[in-house]
Amino acid sequence: MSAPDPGWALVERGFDPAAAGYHETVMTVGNGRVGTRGALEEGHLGALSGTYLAGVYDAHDSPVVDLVNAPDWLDTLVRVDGMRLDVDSSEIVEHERVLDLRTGVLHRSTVFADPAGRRTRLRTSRTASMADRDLCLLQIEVTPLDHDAEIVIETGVDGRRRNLDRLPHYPDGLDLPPARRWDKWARSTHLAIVDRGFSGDGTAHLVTGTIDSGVRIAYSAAVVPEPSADGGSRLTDHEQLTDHERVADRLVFRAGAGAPVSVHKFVGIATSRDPGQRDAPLARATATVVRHRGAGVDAVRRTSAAVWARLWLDSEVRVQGHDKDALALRLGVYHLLIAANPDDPTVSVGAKSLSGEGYRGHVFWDSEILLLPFYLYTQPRTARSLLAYRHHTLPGARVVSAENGTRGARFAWESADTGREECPRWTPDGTSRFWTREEELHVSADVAHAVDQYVAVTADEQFLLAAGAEIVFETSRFWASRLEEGADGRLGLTNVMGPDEFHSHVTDNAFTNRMVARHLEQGAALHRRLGATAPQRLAEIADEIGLSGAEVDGWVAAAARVRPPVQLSSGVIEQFDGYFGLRELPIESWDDNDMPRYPAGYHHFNLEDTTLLKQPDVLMLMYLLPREYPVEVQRTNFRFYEERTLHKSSLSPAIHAVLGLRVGDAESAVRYFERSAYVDLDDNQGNTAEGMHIAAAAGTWQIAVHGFGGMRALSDRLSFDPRLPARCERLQFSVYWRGDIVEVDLGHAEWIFTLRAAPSTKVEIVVDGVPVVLVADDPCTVTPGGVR
Ligand code: IFM
Repeated sequence: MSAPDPGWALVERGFDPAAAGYHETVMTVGNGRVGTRGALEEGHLGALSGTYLAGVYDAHDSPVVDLVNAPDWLDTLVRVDGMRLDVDSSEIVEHERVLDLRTGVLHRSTVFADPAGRRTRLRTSRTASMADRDLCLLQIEVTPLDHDAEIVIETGVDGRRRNLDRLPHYPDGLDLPPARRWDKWARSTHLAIVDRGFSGDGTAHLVTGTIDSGVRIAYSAAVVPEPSADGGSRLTDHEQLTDHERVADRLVFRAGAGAPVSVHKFVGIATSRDPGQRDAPLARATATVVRHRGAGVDAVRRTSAAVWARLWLDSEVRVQGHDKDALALRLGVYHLLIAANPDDPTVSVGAKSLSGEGYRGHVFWDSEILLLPFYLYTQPRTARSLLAYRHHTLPGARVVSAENGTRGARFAWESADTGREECPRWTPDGTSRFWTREEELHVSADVAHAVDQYVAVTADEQFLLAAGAEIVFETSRFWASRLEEGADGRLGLTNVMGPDEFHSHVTDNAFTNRMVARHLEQGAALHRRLGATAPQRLAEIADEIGLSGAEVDGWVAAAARVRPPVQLSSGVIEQFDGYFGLRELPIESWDDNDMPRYPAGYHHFNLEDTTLLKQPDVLMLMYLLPREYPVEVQRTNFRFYEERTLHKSSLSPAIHAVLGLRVGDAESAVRYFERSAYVDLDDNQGNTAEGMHIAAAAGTWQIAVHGFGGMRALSDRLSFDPRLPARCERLQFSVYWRGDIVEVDLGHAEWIFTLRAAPSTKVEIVVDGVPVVLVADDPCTVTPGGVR
């Protein structure tokens, strides 16, 4: 294995079963279409291996719909003179894995010793191609280091997959050994075998179908043996095995001491839900394999690496002077890049991306509020596709609204393939009720806010006409029918939950009320604008959804009547009606990762009558709508709510970091940066094994760009107010702005901005409050004292 470039390598040294789940998550390989956890190819006791295909959900045999754990394309068994090599039954002499973040390839090297002390090395490398999202590649190399041996490599596609389902009730304090960690979970079955076998050219195939949702999933695999060129090893047998739920190639080699035997495995994956495809999944999967097998392994690796290089060019945040921060940012961006697919407008990114089964692959407001800004500024096509998913699921959102007695479209709190509500009502152990499904309505306003942001930054009017306007109108219509008139003649919302999920059944949540009023204003303004710029398209949309000018006038009137929050003379805004009367409970203890602990006797579900928050709520409002709140008001609210926030959501620290920087609290911003950036690198919440905290990865990017870079989109320009932390020497990133790129290079003494655009293009930005005109390819150096 070539020496890892430390800045780009995530390394596992030695095999620790207790850390295996963590490594499986952080070492996920993927391409936005497929995500495969970094489980060992041969498996081990306590592994949670998984391959997830974006958009493939199923509800069979489980209480709510799951992102399906799809057939396993790694599935490998190695025998040396009849003895199986794996970490449970062999001695591990050395073990190292390196995930190359630059190219998305996971490399492994393990040396095993058998009971007679003979040593054999197993090397693998795997990737999901970024150049062809239907292709995965596994290379296996086995070398008997100090002995001659018969080597058997059996590798195939395994359809015996189950999703984790219900967590049994473990007695308090029970500490299960890692090998037992998942085995007490109930499992749910989502796949039925449709077809399996081998075709004339030796290609294996396994076709499964999801039981309820009826998605066909076809895998095709070509296993190509590569005996050593010098004759040190030779292939003696090649069999093809068909079990009920599995197909595999079994290759037998005779190898001399030090002679490697290798196998290359090309895997094509296609499903019946892939948009825009007419051919049957199996025909497509097989064509993928045939095409790439012909081109060869090097071509697969090269073309994928070339796409990765382009992605990093647009997305990298470079930090000089702090290696751990640099790696944390790269790891986060890597996972964001493998989480989303710009070419599929029918999928979004679940709360754990495609890296684990936490939250069952469901899509939350995280996608629009935390993730979207990253894609918007670095991969605008992907941002469009995330929003297109909301358009694709509008029919489901209409059903959610109708089921709750309202009009228009209400986005589900937890959304999957159809847009219907998929949020469970109870905790997995059945002891506590979630109210998020019924009450966390703000997601609809969050989506509309994201549409607004997308159009402002990209100027993509075509998206607005094709999808955005319909989203905004249908959700405005929902709010107009959901608002309730009070005795004071104002409109408000009862029985809602803001972002702070410790408080349910609240009235007039400040965040929700303001986001709703703004959403209604946005709907009306958009209607006016399209009336002037695209009257024909507006007429078509209005016709399709039965929207009249009078209804839109009603939105303007309703927005003006939404009840404003109570605000103290100090400037503190009340989170919801009655919040100021709740019991104060101080936060007095922090864990080893600097995260607040629940006060003794308290947990997620019994804090309703206290002022403690799970995550920012009023502060989230100020984060999203900074121009509506003077900095002094933001500072006062920051101080008030920060000391009451337990950060029991990984979304929370990033928002506090950026707001902290905005209000002049740079010291706590660095602490919040660490909590957000290291959440998966250090597993600081202890649950990385269940999947990446992908919203925190995106939040960390926001800290770098919106916080340390101080970047904000004004109505017509980008503005920068850099606040580089002392521990970094330089911070570099680039952002798309209306089709052009602005490169930002921040040091402590100078800030350099470079416009990448057609020759002689000029773009005005604002730096430290001063307008600066950038000319294409002409770096502009700014100091806090002015422009040089
Ligand atoms: O969307 C979040 C929510 O705000 C807090 N709990 C976890 C969800 C998924 O990340």
